[in-house]
Amino acid sequence: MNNIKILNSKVPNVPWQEKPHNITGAPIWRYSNNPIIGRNPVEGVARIFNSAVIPYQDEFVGVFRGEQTNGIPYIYMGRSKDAIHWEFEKEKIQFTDEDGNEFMPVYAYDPRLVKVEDTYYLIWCQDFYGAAIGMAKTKDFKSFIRIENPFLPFNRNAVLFPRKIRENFVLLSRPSDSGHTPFGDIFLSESPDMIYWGKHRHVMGKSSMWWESLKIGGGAAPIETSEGWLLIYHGVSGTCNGYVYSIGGAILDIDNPSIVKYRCENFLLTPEEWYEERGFVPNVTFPCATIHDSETGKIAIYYGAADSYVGLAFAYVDELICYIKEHSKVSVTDTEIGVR
Ligand code: BMA
Repeated sequence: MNNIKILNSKVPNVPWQEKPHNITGAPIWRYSNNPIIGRNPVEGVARIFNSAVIPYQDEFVGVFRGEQTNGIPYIYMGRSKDAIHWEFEKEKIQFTDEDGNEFMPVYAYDPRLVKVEDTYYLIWCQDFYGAAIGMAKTKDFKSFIRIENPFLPFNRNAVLFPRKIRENFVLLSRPSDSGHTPFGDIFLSESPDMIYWGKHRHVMGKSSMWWESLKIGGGAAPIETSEGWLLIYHGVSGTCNGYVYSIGGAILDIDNPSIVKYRCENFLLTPEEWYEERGFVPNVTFPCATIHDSETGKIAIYYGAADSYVGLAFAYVDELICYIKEHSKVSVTDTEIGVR
């Protein structure tokens, strides 16, 4: 064991399965009973994928992308005792504004769920005259208060840091166009109040590595570690037969996370299993959350598979960060234009 540690996150009941002996490549291994959420999980919902979970009280809660049988995605609440077996609410989450007026997006997908101080924030993609970031907050997972959209369209893949940095909330996002965008880099923005956003910075771009040469996007909320913020994100390759979504890893500076300290030139996980290669959209592994424990260094990664299922994979923080550092290649697209 070396001294690389997760900071500020004690979760003794993190879901876990020990590492098999035959791991090659990155030190990440899949749960042997994947997928953990199969098809038709709730009446009226054909598929759940690209979803986020978090410890809550002694159990776990999650916000799930449920693709309804009419094809339109919404966010559904789920609860679990072990973070592997989930029970879902039949009705999609109903949002209200601060005055109690109901708010229901036209569609809502790829939710993230992050606790900052005593509040849980939901962040997703919704229609705002095109794809844009939607946000809400809750303290009890019963009432969900909508927050103003942080950005103009078009934008996706917004991920909040789990604590304020220099007194501001910090959000990663991926500005783009509205469709199945063939481009996009990760940017960072700050806010004192979760309403007004600024101090925008470029974090990292697509790379010359073919697995992420088309576009990238924030994945799970960054994990605070002794080496910096561990960012587990997605990278996309454009092939003659469509996009392939893999999982990548980078480490951002702890005080100024627009600085990329290390970025792994290899993917950490790429579609290989039947539930990743075969489904509504083949060849997609799309991370949206982790559950991690500072005592043991265990990280459980939740990812959408083939736009059809939820998969679970595991890593130890020290092995993962050593691998990222050993295979790091930070390029000029990972710096701010004009700033050294
Ligand atoms: C992206 C998003 C994700 C989806 C991926 C693959 O543009 O829409 O929700 O998983 O495409 O279809």
